[in-house]
Amino acid sequence: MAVVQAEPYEFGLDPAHCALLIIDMQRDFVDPGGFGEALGNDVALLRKAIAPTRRVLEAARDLGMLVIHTREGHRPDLTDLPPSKKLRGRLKTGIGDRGPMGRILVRGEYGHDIVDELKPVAGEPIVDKPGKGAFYATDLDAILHDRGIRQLVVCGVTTEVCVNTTVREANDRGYDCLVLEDCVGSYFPEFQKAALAMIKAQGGIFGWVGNSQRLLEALNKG
Ligand code: TIU
Repeated sequence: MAVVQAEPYEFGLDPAHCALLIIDMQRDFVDPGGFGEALGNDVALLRKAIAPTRRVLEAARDLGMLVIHTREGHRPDLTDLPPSKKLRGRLKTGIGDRGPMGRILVRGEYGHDIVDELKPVAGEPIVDKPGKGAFYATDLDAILHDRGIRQLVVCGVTTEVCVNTTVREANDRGYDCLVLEDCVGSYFPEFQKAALAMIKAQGGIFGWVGNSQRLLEALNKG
């Protein structure tokens, strides 16, 4: 058991029963020229999470921990895209439309895939999800259950959207989540702060908040 300094109190991490979950580090959200930037967002705020997440990913691989990657996106025929999601935002170029990196958030397109720095390797499941939460309409819970996973170290984007939704879903299913504050990112600094505060409030109502350095130290990889 590795003891990770975190808030609201230390997180006892058992690598045999803990998975690293990297949420939606996709070009469409993170890369310059992608969907996120086309919507007027500063992707630098998200890109800050890449380097520390890579260090955590390398440590998890070294330790033989289960690593799971998620991607938000839809079937090419868009049959799993709710009309409400398609219409939301009244965007000129939205989900399913042709964007600078291929059709936006469509599986198989360049922009939908994970950034090169965090590219999955063989044996690391990729969970394609149509929603914000990684448990909704996916086999993530089955994968975790079958591997005996009870804890999640969570990285990815965006903190208040897909990360928070997934942590809440995981919490209700009985998983303990440690969210690494330097490995998650938001286009909105105020949401980054609030989203992390919500997780660890009230004695860790949704989970724990730590950082990559403390995790790596606890795993003797610091
Ligand atoms: N992955 C994820 O967070 N999807 C989003 O749509 N995030 C936004 O912040 N828009």
